[in-house]
Amino acid sequence: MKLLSGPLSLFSRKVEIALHEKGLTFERIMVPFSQTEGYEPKHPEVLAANPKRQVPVLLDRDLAVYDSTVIIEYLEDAYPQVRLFHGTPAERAQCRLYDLFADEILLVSLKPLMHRTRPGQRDREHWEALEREARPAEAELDGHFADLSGILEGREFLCGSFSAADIAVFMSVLFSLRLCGPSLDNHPALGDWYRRLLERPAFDSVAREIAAADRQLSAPVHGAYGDGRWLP
Ligand SMILES: N[C@@H](CCC(=O)N[C@@H](CS)C(=O)NCC(=O)O)C(=O)O
Repeated sequence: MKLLSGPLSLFSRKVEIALHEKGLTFERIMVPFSQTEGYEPKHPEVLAANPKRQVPVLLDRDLAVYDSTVIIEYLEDAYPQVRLFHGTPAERAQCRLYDLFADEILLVSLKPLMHRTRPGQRDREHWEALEREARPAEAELDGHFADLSGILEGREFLCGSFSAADIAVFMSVLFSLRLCGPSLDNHPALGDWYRRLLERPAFDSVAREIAAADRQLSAPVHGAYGDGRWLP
């Protein structure tokens, strides 16, 4: 199995964690990425396999699968030995809804924070205009974190036992911390859950690799990861 991934790709890292948690062996190919050019020029295998021209792409024998959620669902069907979705159809649907919440709701509020890692933004007025858009997005994230923390009160994981929902929501919370989004200090159950996941080897290594990739590729973000308190 081969995974086309990106060093700072939230969605690719989500799939990496799922593969590791399932105990599957895979070859990882990191496509080139820079903060100025993004993923251009696109990797030829990405262009050949994904009409959306995006990572992640999973190549398994003759099959090419793209989109992190579709890839994880494929892995669940093809390699069911370690499960990432549990319980009744209703419980599994709830687990999928957390994945969708992370990828489609939390991501909308994360996007206005993403300019913070772009190097070379010397124009102060432009920076302040971007920050005016970031502030309401931070407030939205804080509201979502409060809701998640309420759900996690007295629970070890989002869907009872460890699941794909934890992977997706963790990645969005990690990206918020990396971009100096709202503090987790005000959301203790969410913070405890985040630290519990960081103790799992797959989460630990993805968090370390993203921090290392940022040191190499990104502008430093003042206060990121609560000044390092939320790093492994
Ligand atoms: N919904 C897709 C999103 C994938 C995505 O946005 N990939 C980004 C990297 S995180 C990408 O390849 N961007 C390059 C582009 O869109 O041109 C998924 O879950 O995999």
